[in-house]
Amino acid sequence: ANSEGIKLVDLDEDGIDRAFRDGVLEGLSQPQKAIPARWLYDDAGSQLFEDITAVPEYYPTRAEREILEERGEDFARLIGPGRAVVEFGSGSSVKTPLVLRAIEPGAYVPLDIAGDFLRAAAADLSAKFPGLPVYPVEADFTRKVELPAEVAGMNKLGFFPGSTIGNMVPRTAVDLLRSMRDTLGDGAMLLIGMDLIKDVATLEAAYDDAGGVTADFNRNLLTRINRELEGTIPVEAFRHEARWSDLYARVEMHLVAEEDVAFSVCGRGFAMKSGESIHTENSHKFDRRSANTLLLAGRWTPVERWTDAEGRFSLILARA
Ligand code: AVI
Repeated sequence: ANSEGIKLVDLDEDGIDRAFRDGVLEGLSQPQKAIPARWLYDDAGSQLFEDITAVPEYYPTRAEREILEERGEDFARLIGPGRAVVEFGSGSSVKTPLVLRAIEPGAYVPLDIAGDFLRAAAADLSAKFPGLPVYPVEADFTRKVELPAEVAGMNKLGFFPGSTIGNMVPRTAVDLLRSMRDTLGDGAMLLIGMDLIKDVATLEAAYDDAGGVTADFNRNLLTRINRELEGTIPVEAFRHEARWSDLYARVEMHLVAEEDVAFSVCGRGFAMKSGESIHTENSHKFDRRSANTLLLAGRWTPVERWTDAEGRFSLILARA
């Protein structure tokens, strides 16, 4: 349960995660089969994502780190000292120290739905910043989160790196930005990463690396369904595909059936024709205007924007 007493994982009598089961069964029943991207991140998937951040084609992590490393003086000037830094989905983030070092924060509050990651990240940070109070909170930050009383008197800086906002459709992204605004309160600022629209070849390669790590990450979802939801999906019959959608300005990940397949999940039967796909992730890309519009719709006013030297990725500072 999180700090508000809400159960984060709801298991049925067979130990099956109900939300996972319902999301998969509902998604596989749609004309365009689609499974929410959050289910890509079991332990194996989280590790594979870490591996993706190191493949040569996946530029966002390196580009964002470059900005964080080079813009410390700007952060110090525009953000100032004494804020409680609230990191959304802290995971095993290695980017946080770059911000903390730059701005002399009053406290660090990592928020994550996964308790073990959270505790590891908190312990890591405490070791690196001995004088800094760290208050980890296990919470679903898609809703307003009650922050620890110890930071009540401090202005907040929300930190949401990695262009994770791009994994949401705009409607959900706006809801999340508004929840963050509610969580962080008046006087808050937000430092958020947003990946940029660029040539299709670079974008598609970033999501379909030659070494096949992203393909493994995507197909791991099927392995997870087979393991956790009594699935019989023939994983080898599916090919990973990264597709740029110009209409939605996003890279989509799909799992494409290479032959006609039939399988069951939790006892429910499904059939797919050769060439039919399961849509597993969206990664929206932005330009300056679309990024600003999204932030404004989410009740944040853009203050400053930085990109890496090659202009691939943006980091935006906004105020409440
Ligand atoms: C976590 N998220 C920001 C990644 C992205 O770029 O959309 C997830 C990812 N999917 C495939 N590669 C990376």
